[in-house]
Amino acid sequence: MPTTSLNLDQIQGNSVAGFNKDFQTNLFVKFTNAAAGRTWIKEISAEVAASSSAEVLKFNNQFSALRAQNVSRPEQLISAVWVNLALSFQGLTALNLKTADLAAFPQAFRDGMAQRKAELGDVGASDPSNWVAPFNHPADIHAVLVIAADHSHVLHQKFRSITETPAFTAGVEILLNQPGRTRLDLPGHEHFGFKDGISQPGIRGIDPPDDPIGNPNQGHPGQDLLWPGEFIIGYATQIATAKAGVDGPNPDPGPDSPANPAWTVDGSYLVFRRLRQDVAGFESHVTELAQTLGWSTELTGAKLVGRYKSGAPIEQRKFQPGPYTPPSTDPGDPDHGNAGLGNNNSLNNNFEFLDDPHGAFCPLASHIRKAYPRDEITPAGPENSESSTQKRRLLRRGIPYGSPFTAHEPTSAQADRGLLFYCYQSDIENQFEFVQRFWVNSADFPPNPSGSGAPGVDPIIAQSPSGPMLIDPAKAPVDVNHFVTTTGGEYFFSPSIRALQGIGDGSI
Ligand code: N7H
Repeated sequence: MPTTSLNLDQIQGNSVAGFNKDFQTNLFVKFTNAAAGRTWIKEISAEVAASSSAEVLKFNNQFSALRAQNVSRPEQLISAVWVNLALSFQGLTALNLKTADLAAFPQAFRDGMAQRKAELGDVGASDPSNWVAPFNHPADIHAVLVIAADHSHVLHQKFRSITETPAFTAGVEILLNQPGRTRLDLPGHEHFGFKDGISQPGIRGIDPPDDPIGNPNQGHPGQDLLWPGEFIIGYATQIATAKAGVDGPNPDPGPDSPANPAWTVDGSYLVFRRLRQDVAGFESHVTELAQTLGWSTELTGAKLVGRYKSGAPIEQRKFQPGPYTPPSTDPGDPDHGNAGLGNNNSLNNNFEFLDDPHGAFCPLASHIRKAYPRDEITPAGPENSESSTQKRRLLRRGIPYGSPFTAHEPTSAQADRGLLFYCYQSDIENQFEFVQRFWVNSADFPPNPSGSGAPGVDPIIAQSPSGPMLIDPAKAPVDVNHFVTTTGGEYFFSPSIRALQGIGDGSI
């Protein structure tokens, strides 16, 4: 019997319930040897248990309740520090797990990210041979330990208490301590200046239906509720084909996400990518493109991303003149960079793409249309598109790294800054890899119904130096330069708390 009742006290935090903290330490580590590594995992599993999805969800609900009461900085009233641990295939191997268990893991995870460079398009500057240490030696990366807190001094205290124990010292070598930090100057925005973390898949059993017309299959308007097995192992998944008579994704539960090996139930696969952003390059290129196109820089940036910097979706017509025709004048960002619409859960995802088939509002290749094409027709065929697209969703949990760009910074010696991209899913090959390979990096996706030219690759995260983009169906394609470089990454598995304890005590 399919269930939406998740074992939240067994599922590590940050998957179905995001940590959402301002300060994050990301420790990429190597185990000294199997026995000492397991001893440390036994010790850290108590911290991880105290950061379960049940605890994080409870905290997040209290935090949201304070926000709803207009408390502008709830973290001054309540705060928390969370810890989670995810293991790479190299790490599980170094811990001497049973050979049969190791062999049962899916191929993409066993390969690791660097070995999947052909599938992911990590070429040129993004080639794994150019990645920063330790990612250029993936065999060394055994685990990532994430510590997240509302206040930096609390984060440092927790970091010290975890790393100064005899079990840590004996069992673990820190390869990289990569800090993550939300933008103090522009909270909620990433380094190019766009508000992030707006659209996430709704999860049955976590997100309550919140649809004004009472549709039980919708969270906030425009947010389809998905079966939890898309993200957590051992639960019902989405069905890739349509249900007769239902407009939208198939609401019925599909088979449970497979547990290979069996103890992976309640776990999730975690993809990490260290993405460097050249902010000066991006901003000056947007200015150049705007001049060529005769648009404002606000509209030009929004056409690349699919949202204005404020988070207002360019496809959301409610603030644009004319119901289904492109505006005759450039409306610019309705919120002038600061979230208004972007924060409004009733509006910020309440749109589809098919009523803009040629990309007159939102270009076919814009980042959000590529990464989640909503009701777009895919090669699965018109009838099944929306159902099959829901098999490609990602729970994104990224955080920026590096200091915000300032205009005084010399372009020639730009600081290293970007996004520590994390996403959870139950199937790396069919979710993250599929999105990156067949949508982001494919110039022909989504198919252009007019047949007059390819939409182009994703203008934000395609790893090539540049590419032509159909930015407006009424104009010739423009050459768009790309300013995000992959500088590291790895595939991890985030085991259930029970499984982590089992690895610690040697029963797994
Ligand atoms: Fe993206 N950006 O600032 O331009 N992303 N992203 N992303 N991204 C999104 O809707 C960005 C990256 C997705 O449901 C927004 O929450 C940047 C990777 C998906 O409508 C913005 C980088 C992958 C969505 C950005 C980056 C994705 C999404 C709008 C790298 C996966 C949700 C805010 C430096 C392969 C789409 C929001 C939806 C949204 C940006 C990376 C995927 C502003 C700068 C690697 C699925």
